[in-house]
Amino acid sequence: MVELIQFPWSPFCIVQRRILEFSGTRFKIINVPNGDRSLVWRITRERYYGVPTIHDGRNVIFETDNDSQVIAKYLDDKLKLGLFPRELEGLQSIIWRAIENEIEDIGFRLNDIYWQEMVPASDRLLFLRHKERKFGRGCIDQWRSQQKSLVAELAHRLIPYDQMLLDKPFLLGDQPHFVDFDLYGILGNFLYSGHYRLPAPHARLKQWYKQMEKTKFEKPSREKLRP
Ligand SMILES: N[C@@H](CCC(=O)N[C@@H](CS)C(=O)NCC(=O)O)C(=O)O
Repeated sequence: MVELIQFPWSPFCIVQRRILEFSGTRFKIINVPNGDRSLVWRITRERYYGVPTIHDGRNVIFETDNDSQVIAKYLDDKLKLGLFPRELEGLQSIIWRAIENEIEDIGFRLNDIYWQEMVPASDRLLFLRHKERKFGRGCIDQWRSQQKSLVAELAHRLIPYDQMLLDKPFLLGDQPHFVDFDLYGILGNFLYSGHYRLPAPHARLKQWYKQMEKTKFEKPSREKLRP
C-alpha cells in the first residue's frame, strides 16, 4: 500500500494527499514531526529529509529539485489519473512554478502566524528554530505585523486563477489536472489554521475549491467498457 509521509499542514503534502484521495486508492498517512525527519532520512538511504515522501513497496519517491513533480507524476502513472496530459506539457510547468512560488510564499507565512495552534508542544522548539534559521530571528512576529497587507497581496495574486475559471469548472478544462491539485494544496495550507477564508471577491475560486475538496476520479468511459 502507498504510504504518504507528511505533516498535515504542509502545502506540498496536501497536494499529494488530495491526489491520493481523489484516486480512490487505499493509502496510509504517516505523520512525522516537522523537526524530526529521521524516518525519511532512513528510507531514502540518507538522500532526502523533506516531505512529502512516498513509500510504495520497494519504491521510495521524493522530489529532486524545487520545481520537480516526481511524486505527482509517479502517482499519476501508477494510478492512471490523466493529470499530466501531453497537450498540457510545458503550460502546466509554468503554472505550477507560479503557484508554488507566488502563492505558496504568502500562504505559508499567513498560516505560520498561528504555528502554536498546529505544532505539538514537543516540536515547537525545532519548528521555531527551523523558521528563524531560514527567515531570520523574529520572522513570525514580522509576518504577524504584516498580516493585513499579506492577505491583500494574496487576494491580488489569486486574480488570474479566478479568471481562469471564468468559463470552465477547473483551471485547464472540464476535469482537474495537476495544477488544480497544486493550487488546492497551497491554498489548503493557507486555510489550515481556520483563521482565514478565501477572498470574498473570488467567487469562482471559492466554488472551485469546494469542488476540489470532494472531486473523485472517474475512469474514462472507454476503459470502463474494457473487459
Ligand atoms: N518542491 C518540493 C518542496 C517540498 C518542501 O519544501 N517540503 C517542506 C515541507 S512543506 C520540507 O520538508 N522542507 C525541508 C525542510 O523542512 O527541511 C515538493 O513539491 O515536494
